[in-house]
Amino acid sequence: MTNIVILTGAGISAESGLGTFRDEGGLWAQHRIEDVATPEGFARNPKLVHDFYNARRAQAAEAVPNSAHLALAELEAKLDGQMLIVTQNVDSLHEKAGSVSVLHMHGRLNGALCASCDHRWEAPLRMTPSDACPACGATSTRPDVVWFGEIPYHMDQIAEALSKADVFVSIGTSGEVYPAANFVAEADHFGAHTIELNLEPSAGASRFAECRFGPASEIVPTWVQ
Ligand code: BJW
Repeated sequence: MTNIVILTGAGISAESGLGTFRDEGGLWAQHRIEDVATPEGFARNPKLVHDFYNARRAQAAEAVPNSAHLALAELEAKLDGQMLIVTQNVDSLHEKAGSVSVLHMHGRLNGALCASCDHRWEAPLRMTPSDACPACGATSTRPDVVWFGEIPYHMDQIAEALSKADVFVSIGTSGEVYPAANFVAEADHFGAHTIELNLEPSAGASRFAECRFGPASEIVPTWVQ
């Protein structure tokens, strides 16, 4: 049986209308990372950060999966438990497409987290700095996403999956953010065949055994066939 680990990034959701981060006109061209994607930024101005994520949550709620998400869900259904998607994306488009085995290493837009007691719950569409934690009552509610300087989720499970992977595929990610940018090296170390599917060569393209370039909605369904 072949074990496949698939890493996805913002590029897979671009054709569903959700902006990427580092492409021209992307989210980081419109917002300062220090302000909206660090714990320090949240401590300085929680309203600004909630406004940023409320807008993205509303946009993601309207978004529908594209043919790349759908092709991966079909592949998972055929492979009977031999495939894992590790996504850096905070949208739910893999799940909307029907994928079941999905780890959100950078959290989810639909998650709320209490910074005081670590309680987690489903986020309302609009969060505010005065939202109280349903468990402890503290008003330090934040989006359950992973900011710079924080440890991504599910790292043990991901390391285990990479060590057993026969094939590692990276889709729609710039390869600029760690630890995800290192997964290709980890998978390669354990003997996996490594493939990049991206609009253009990522920062780590030379580390892959095979690369195919083009829009995810075209190259992912073609690769899956
Ligand atoms: C298409 C397409 C189409 C477009 N079809 N493709 C110095 C050196 C090394 C590391 C560090 C360093 N200083 C600090 C660090 C660590 C830091 C880091 O990596 N910094 C770098 C910027 C240098 N990392 C961290 O802090 C992480 N934590 C950490 O390392 O903890 C230590 C630790 C780890 C493990 C174990 C123990 C300890 C945390 C990183 C958190 C990142 N958070 C964000 C925000 C999440 C919430 C939110 O969504 O707002 O995650 S930042 C942002 O970047 C988001 C994304 O998931 C992530 C990656 O972006 P992605 O998905 O690659 O998007 P883009 O825009 O960059 O690329 C899109 C790609 O798609 C492009 O290639 C396009 O060509 C392509 N594309 N259209 C196909 N149609």
